[in-house]
Amino acid sequence: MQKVFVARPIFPEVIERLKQHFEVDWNDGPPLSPDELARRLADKDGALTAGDPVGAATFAAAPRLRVVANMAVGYNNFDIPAFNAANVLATNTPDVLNESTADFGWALMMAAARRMAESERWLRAGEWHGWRYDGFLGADVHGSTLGVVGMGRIGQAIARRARGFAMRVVYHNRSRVAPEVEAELNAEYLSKEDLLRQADHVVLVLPYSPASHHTIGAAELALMKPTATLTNIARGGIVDDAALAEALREKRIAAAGLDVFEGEPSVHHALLEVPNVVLTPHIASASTATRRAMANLAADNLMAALGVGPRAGRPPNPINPEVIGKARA
Ligand code: 8YV
Repeated sequence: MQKVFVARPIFPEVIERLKQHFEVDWNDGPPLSPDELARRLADKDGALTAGDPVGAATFAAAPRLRVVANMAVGYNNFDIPAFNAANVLATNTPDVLNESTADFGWALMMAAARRMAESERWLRAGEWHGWRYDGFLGADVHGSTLGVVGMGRIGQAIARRARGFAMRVVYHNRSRVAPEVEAELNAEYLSKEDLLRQADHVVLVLPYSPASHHTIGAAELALMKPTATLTNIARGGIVDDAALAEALREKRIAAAGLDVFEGEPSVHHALLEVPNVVLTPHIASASTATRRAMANLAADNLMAALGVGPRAGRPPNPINPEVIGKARA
């Protein structure tokens, strides 16, 4: 029987599904170090990960490993050239999380704009002694300009929601989206700089790569309006968190909403010290239904890549399909 390893705690029914086809070993505790993960993969044919770094050192320690299924749409934790060199298939879980993640992007943006976390902390601290006309004044979302950086599937789901708030939508992307998509979303393409100058609420939804490292740093923050908000539901490293904390402290922008951080689960100490930022622990896709769908889709990919189940041999979401059918190198 083939052996698989599940690197993170996961829905028990997904473990049960895998057990119908494989000998299953899993980690029910905190995330494993790369060395520990490699050790657990030494005799495995496949793995299900969620953000765990995987690359050449993993493959050197795991000669039978043929597939790693990431329970995430983003796969910057995977060294894809190393996967290709070893003929190991990488898969991800796109689409099933689009709407939940877009909902959460809006929740963070609105919480930042209307100062929800900051005012709640103040209320809980017993500071509320009566209504004031100027208590926690924030920025309107309706009727304002939404700037979406990264107009992929999640970016489009965010833009689609803007219609109900009568917003102008501007976007920036590596390449313009099709004219019919622009028309459907009523979205106008701008350079990154123009978007930052014009948007009242900037939402980041682009994939992380060395090219997108610090897409937003001190120079970009300086272009934004002092009343604007910045929301990052993409990846840590896309924003220079130290520069953002300073901009927030000096009120060079009004507020931020962050679900992802450079070096998470650590959070830059300066971000923890400024009041005008809403901080959440990488939960944008975390509705029960969506996380269940992601886990099952990762399991579908793992099973199909290892030749079992209804899609045997045809994994639904291959990242490097060119290795399918090649012997492990
Ligand atoms: C994941 C995410 O839950 O899908 C992604 O890219 O960021 C989240 O939905 C997280 O990455 C854990 O794998």
